[in-house]
Amino acid sequence: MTLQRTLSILKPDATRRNLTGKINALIEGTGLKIVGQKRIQLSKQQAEAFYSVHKERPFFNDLVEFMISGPVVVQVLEGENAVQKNRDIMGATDPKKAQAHTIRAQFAESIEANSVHGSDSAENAAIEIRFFFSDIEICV
Ligand code: RTP
Ligand code: MG
Repeated sequence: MTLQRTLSILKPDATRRNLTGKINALIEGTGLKIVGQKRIQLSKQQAEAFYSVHKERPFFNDLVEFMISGPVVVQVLEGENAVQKNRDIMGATDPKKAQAHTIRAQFAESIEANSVHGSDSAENAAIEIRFFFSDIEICV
């Protein structure tokens, strides 16, 4: 068994529509445990830094503006194969392509306002968790 952690973000479209509880229920339904969680307003500088891997992509500026358009909930999820398990419950980036049981199929508004972020590898998870959380904010 590989116990892993991953970073999850409930995006501004989700906080705006009061969906954090419904989304957390789906995450917890996978068996993953929310071991760190806080609701924050990202600054433009933070959003640009967090998404710097996408800075050459055509959607970068829109993505940054969207991510600072309201509060987000950042979370550390822990469990067996946490990275993949969270990606599975999130569903495809484009909600029109996401499987029916997934968070994005049920809640996303568009390919951009797609309700959740999840780290895409264990290496990136470690970097992204460190970006938002100190050790004392994570409690198993
Ligand atoms: P995420 O990073 O948020 O978990 O999503 P992802 O891996 O499924 O998608 P990624 O390719 O990493 O893109 C990051 C986020 O950028 C927005 N996006 N907009 N307008 C567009 O064509 C477009 N493509 C991506 C989405 O918010 C996506 O989650
Ligand atoms: Mg991604």
